[in-house]
Amino acid sequence: MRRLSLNGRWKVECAQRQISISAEVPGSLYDDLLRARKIPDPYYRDNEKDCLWIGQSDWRFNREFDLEDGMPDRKRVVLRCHGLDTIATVLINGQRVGRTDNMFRVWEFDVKHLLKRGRNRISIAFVSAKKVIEAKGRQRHLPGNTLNMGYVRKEHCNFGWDWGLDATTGGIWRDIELLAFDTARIDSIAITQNHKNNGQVDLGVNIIIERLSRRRLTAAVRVRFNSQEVAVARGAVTGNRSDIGLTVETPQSWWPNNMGEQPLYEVEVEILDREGLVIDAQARRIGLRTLVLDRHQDVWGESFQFVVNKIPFFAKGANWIPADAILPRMNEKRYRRLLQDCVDANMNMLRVWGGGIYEDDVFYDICDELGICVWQDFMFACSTYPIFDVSFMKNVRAEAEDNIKRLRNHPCLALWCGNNELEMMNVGAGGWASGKMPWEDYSKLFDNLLPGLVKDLSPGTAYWPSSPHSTLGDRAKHRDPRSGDAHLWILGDREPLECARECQHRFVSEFGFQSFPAPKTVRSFAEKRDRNIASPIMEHHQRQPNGNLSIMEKILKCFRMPETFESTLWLSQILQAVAVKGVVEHFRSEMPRTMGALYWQLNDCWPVASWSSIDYYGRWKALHYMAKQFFAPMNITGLEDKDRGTVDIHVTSDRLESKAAAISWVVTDVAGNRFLTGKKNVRTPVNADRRVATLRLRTALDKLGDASVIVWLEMKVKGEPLQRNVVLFARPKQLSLSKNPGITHDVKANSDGTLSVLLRSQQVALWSWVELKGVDAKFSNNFMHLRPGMTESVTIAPARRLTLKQVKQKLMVRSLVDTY
Ligand code: BMA
Repeated sequence: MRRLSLNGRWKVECAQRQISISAEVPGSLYDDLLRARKIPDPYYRDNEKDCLWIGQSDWRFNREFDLEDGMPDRKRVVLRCHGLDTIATVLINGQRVGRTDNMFRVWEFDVKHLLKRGRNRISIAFVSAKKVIEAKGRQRHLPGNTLNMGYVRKEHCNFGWDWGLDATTGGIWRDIELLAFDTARIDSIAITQNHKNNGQVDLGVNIIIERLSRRRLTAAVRVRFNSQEVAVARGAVTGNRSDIGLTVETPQSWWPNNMGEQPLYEVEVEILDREGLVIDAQARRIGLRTLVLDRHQDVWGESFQFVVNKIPFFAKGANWIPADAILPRMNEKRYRRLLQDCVDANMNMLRVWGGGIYEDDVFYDICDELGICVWQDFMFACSTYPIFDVSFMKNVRAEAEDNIKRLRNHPCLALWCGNNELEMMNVGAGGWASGKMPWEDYSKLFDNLLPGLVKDLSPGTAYWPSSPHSTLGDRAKHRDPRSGDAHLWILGDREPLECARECQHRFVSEFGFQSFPAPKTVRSFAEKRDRNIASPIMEHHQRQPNGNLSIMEKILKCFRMPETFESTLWLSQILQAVAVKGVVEHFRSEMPRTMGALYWQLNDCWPVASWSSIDYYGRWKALHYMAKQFFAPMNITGLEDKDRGTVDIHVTSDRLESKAAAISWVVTDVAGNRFLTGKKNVRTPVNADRRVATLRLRTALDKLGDASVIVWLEMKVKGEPLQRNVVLFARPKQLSLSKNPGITHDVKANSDGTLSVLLRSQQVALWSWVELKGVDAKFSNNFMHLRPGMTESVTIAPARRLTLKQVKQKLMVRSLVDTY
């Protein structure tokens, strides 16, 4: 097998605009034009508007290349394009090779007959996907989406979304290469696992081979763990396949984050000819585990829980969107950082949402390494699709086959899901004329084609038609409490802090609330004159029509009017964190009835106000710090009941063994004076939630008033404080907190460049947060509650090395009262 990469320097031209510049492949037109100074930074202020012409123009990419000796003599030479965005004609030496119309597929073309020895020329001419969609829409409008984007297989959110800018990208966005071979090559590898009662794991390796000759071939499989060979086998190639069985005798199991390790096994596959010469070789990395979606009848209806190695676990995490609107800007480092942030926040699952992309291989590799399970949507979201078009269905089938084969061996893969929110929004009994897709048409794709392909190609992983979807009751009615997954979009409409407590669901796969990014992120796109929530630029960086109004309304419901622009930004983050925390704590306390909570959304694709917990520049919002707490393997929470005057203390634990824990409570007034204290030794529940105590606080409430009672909870294990939490009986705005809490800090430098800060406060200080002025940093915890006599320690890892003196100068600690 010979390979020639065609990545690197190309030329790109736009005849309509008389542009001819150099292009980086893989890459994006946006970046090429930026480098050539033809466009301004699209993420700055409202520059997006000055870039819209890019998506409305046609572009032609060209380059020359020299064929390596011997390549043209091979029997088959293919051009393999791993990602073309999107509608393109490919030419080699001026001759048409083929046409592409799906950015999610790998496109291969036979090109041997078009190649010359020595120098050759390749051109890829892209037409505007927007224009194609418009033309299709004129022929037949697809209801349910003004853009008709269902017609083109292109990342939906790059046409704009309620958190995404309109940056209609184009170009060669993934690798491109020539492959030349004679006898055969490996087409695909599928690895199945059978976990036997004796503890061994049988692997079935199915290798599909493309053969160009009848010569006898053998397949060899070697399994390595930590560079040691643990199993090896050979088998004949019959027709175009070889099925090889191996046994791993002492397997190390793969576990999601916080449940165990993530040992990975290397499976190397070789195809050999009669002389033992290696004709083609590929490797896959697997983890030994079973990971299934368990749906069984139970007292509440039908369970919806993931089970790993026979153990049900509560799925904790968020929804993942493309991490950059200009996709090729993503790289391993950025993926790793975001995914490590998930681990740091005690997550074990991400949902790759259907309006984005099937992510890069490296994303899934890192999820394998870190134990982040992936709920993988197929790329269909919030639209109707032309199921009636035979070529569309053929295209979608090929796309699904490509991606199932690419991703199926990853241990992180937990679920294939047909689409995002179609059943909830875009399908209806009245049919096309009613503005929706008819159920019969919908079924052809999501109840037949896709599950059929998953069953054939990825049989170990479950398929779920849509998110949300319910198996009981009327399918069109989502959010059935008895079964399936729910999207709980209520925080915006109702009381943000405790409304979820009325809801019972088996799994919540979306819920969330918006916030603004950190001041430093806002400064990256807004000039001084723009720094007002209602300015055109701040509104431009908010894509939910009522987004800012909703944030402001809820702020005023819960908190006091923030005094400055910056404090509005911070307060919006505190509000978001508290709202999402309430939902997660409620649903964790409902386990095993509820077995998962994935909030909307983890990340951003440009600097914007959104539901994310990490902003575009990777800065953690208050929510991400809070997630670390509310997703902790063992959590202590308090559910207050104002009418009864009680607080139910719950311990939720995902641990598989019970621990001895000491829980304690301190009831104070807003000045921090102790009214009541108590403690109790408990055994933590095993993979469950338990109410461990009920505090009766009628006397305290009557005496001090609802707005003056604060309940401080703590759980210690082996004498170490493990988790803390605070319960209020009133809105934070009703509390008369001291305006000068007197927070003090001691800073100590550690040998690894981090710093330890010990915080104390003379008065009650709620949501106290630490910052280093002008320097990005990661904090071990943040947005903490302090009271007299209590300490909180925070480890700071600054983005650049700072001396102790610099840190002391830059350290700022503020709390809720500083926002008004
Ligand atoms: C959900 C998602 C997205 C959307 C988000 C926020 O419905 O599936 O489509 O961005 O809500 O509105």
